Amino acid sequence: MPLEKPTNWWKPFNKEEKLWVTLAVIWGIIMFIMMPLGHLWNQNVSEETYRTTEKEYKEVAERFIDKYKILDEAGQPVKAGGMHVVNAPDITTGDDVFLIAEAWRFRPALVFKKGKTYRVHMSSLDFQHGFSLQPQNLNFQVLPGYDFVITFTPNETGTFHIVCNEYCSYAGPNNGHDTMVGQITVEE
Ligand SMILES: [Cu+2]
Repeated sequence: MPLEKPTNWWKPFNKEEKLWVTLAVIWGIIMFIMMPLGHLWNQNVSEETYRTTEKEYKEVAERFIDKYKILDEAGQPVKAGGMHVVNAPDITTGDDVFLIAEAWRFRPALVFKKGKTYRVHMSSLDFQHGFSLQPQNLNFQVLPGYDFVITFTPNETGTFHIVCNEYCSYAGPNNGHDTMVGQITVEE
């Protein structure tokens, strides 16, 4: 059987292909317009980004945890999932909140008050991690060397979980990516 001469898919450019390409282009334009509009409708969290180092971020965040960690009556630090539980300071205190992502945990466990506004920093001390707040499905990339700051005001109470949605590191059987879960509590 003689081989067929190779042809290009756009030659001839038939009706179905034209329709498909047109729809894809229109959808692309809609998505592009939605990006800035999302900010107007509060669908996007505005974030600031700064350069940092793993060492510098760790120091600042550890100092924050030490200052705001919750102690029980015996003076022992309260823990959740092995992490310190911290009363997050809202912006009126002049202090910011710091969250550490590292292999393979988010710390500390943060306690917010509904209706108050917070500046939350996040950075990684090792690999690229993903911050995914569930079930709200609020997602951010967390990279070492970058300090991401989001300003947010929780509007519902409850216990929420942060899961890492970025497959982090390739440490073989020791990889704890699938159990990398953090905790956020919002109180009345
Ligand atoms: Cu991770």
